[in-house]
Amino acid sequence: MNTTILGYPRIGARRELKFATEDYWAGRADADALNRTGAELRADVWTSLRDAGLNAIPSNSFSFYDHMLDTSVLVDAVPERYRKLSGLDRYFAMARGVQDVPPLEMTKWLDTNYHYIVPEVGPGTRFRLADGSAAKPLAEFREARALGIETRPVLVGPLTYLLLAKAEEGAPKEFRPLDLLDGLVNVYSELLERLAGAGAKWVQLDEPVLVADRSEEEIAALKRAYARLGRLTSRPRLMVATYFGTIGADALRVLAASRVEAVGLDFVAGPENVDVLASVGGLPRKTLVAGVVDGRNVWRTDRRRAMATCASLLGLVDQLVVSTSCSLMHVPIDLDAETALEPGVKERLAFARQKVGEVVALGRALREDVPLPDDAMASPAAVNQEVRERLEALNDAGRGDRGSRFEAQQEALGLPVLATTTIGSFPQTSEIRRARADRRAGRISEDAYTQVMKDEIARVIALQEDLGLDVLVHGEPERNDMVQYFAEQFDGYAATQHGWVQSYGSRYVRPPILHGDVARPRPMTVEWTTYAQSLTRKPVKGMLTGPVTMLAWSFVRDDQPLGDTSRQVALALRDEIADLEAAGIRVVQVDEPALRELLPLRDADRPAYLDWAVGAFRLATSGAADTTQVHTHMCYSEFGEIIGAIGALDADVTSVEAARSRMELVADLRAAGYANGIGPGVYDIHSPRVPAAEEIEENLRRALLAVEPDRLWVNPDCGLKTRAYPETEASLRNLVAAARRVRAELTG
Ligand code: THG
Ligand code: ZN
Repeated sequence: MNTTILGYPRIGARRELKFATEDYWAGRADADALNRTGAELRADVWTSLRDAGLNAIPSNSFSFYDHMLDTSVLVDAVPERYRKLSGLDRYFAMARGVQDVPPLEMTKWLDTNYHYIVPEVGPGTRFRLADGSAAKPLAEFREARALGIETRPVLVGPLTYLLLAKAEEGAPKEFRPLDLLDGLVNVYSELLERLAGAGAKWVQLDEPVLVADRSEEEIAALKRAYARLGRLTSRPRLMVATYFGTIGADALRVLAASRVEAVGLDFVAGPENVDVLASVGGLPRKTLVAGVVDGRNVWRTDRRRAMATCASLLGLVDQLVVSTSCSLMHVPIDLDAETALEPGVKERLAFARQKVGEVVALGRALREDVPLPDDAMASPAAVNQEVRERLEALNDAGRGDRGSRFEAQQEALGLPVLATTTIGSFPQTSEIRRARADRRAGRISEDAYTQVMKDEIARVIALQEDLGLDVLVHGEPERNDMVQYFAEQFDGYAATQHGWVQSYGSRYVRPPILHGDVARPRPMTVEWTTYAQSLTRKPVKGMLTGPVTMLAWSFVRDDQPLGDTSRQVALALRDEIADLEAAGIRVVQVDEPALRELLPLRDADRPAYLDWAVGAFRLATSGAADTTQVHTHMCYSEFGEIIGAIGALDADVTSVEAARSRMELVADLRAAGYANGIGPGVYDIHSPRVPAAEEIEENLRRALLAVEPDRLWVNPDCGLKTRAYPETEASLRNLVAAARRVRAELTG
């Protein structure tokens, strides 16, 4: 082993996996067809990695849905409710649910935009190697070998699996998934023995949880697990891979003292790994898999810097392998497929295929001790002097205190208590999608397109008037994705044509690339919003995507701190808000669904992150007049660690996902000192179910135990983009009826 990668995208260059799984789900294709597509995709990856000259090739990084879900099936951690199903149907039921059987929970994979299926375990869980000799890692190892390719099966490490699992409902309070470690390690032992029997020389065990803070008990568990696996008499060599940050010295010491043959460290997200490695005395008899090519971002590697890093590590380890920092599943597959990128931007990029080439070139340079070929110097990021000077000179007086803002807005807007609104998007009909696609392809004129959008906005405004909502929205028919829409209009951003990355299951995103200084050449939302406002006397809310979310869901330049980049985005949004105000818009919403997402994995790094994240939001919004009501919205989040930051954003109204947690968030927010308006989502929009008015009333009464009526807002828990009209209309009718009834009770 001299060059390797930790994993490769599994979705296929033309999203073959998405279409094959969706065909299977819709009954358009059978299991054989799906399995064939899977085999073709795997074969393509293995042969292309071999042909690229990589000399250690991973397997089992393929998955029909998610690698954590694969692990649950592998070790038979299948909750009772799925056991009447089998095979692929059981597998997909765990991921997506079937009638009456809800799916397993899904959550973010560490600090990425990838989502995994959360294992659900309890004291009664009995792990076993479910498919014996047909287990997926074994089957894929043999499949590759039949093609003449030796691979290194990749497994989720036992510690990571359990630390990212959750206790099943009804488990005793003191139960921790980690309690099940010994049983799980037994199964891994059996699997390793079988892999050795099948001829595997190496196995990769992914333990990314080791880059977050870990308790003594967890470090002891790590030691126990790898002592046990290390002692197996018949096993492949073990490579423990960490990524997304810096490993703890205590964890590295345990691995250094274990019989594990190789350790992977991420020198991109965790440059301090060099120091940690030195501090534990290196890995004298082990191999270091040095992640020097960024697996999570799209920039071409600075090969001289990567070589220098490798050179500085040589004395600390027995052997050095050049690798990516993490699996390449987080980046698009092939830059060569992009035909519309500006040359000055394209030459700075590398996608998965190009990154494999970089690893191979670095490995060769290192092995043969030859100098790297001279790289043509890529052009630097575009500088916008005006933006830089404005940010430098910005003298932000901030907004008035929250009490006087509240009074001013009451006066200006005249809203009732328990004011009703929606989060922003309305259902995207096929007509809207078609119009957007037709416009992109040049099949309809700009004027024809504008007319379709205006008709839709008029319809959505009329509907909201009819429903009796208090603060209206234009419905966002012109937007595909809340990040992409703004990225397309900012300077300093580029879009890809084929740059898909798996977000969860068959859902992919195409993150835009923030490559230079960000600026707003012209207003972005004013025309649509003011058109909507011209149709109603009620306030229409202007809808913007916040600076943190713009960065979290993009590939962002790495030549300056994220905080600096966030201020450029914030300034552009600040200008947009000023333009909206000047055009008569009195309510604006700056969404930050991803505020939690970029939260650093280590406690020590969190204050600095929250400082710039909150600063950027405030920079974006603090130019607003006291009479302008600033809303924000958050979702997909566990709020615990950021609850203080939500208050610090100082939005006038914050709407959050809360329906599924029975409004507990309202009390939590108040307890954390948040005193502005709160819109706890009163129903879950992630399912087509229509909530009864009584159920919404119940939620409102529960919320009112923790917040005053004039601070309570009534809204769904997220945008309505993915819903259809019939259930949306019925749900919103019940929402307004519930608000009215509770209002009537309050005013006696
Ligand atoms: N936008 C972006 N990133 C996100 C979300 C988003 N990350 C987190 C969360 N939301 C992920 N959720 C989804 C939900 C739906 C889809 C993708 C991610 C989705 N994708 C379409 C598909 O795969 O068919 C493609 C959408 C498109 O055409 O752009 O439905 O909201 N940036
Ligand atoms: Zn949301």
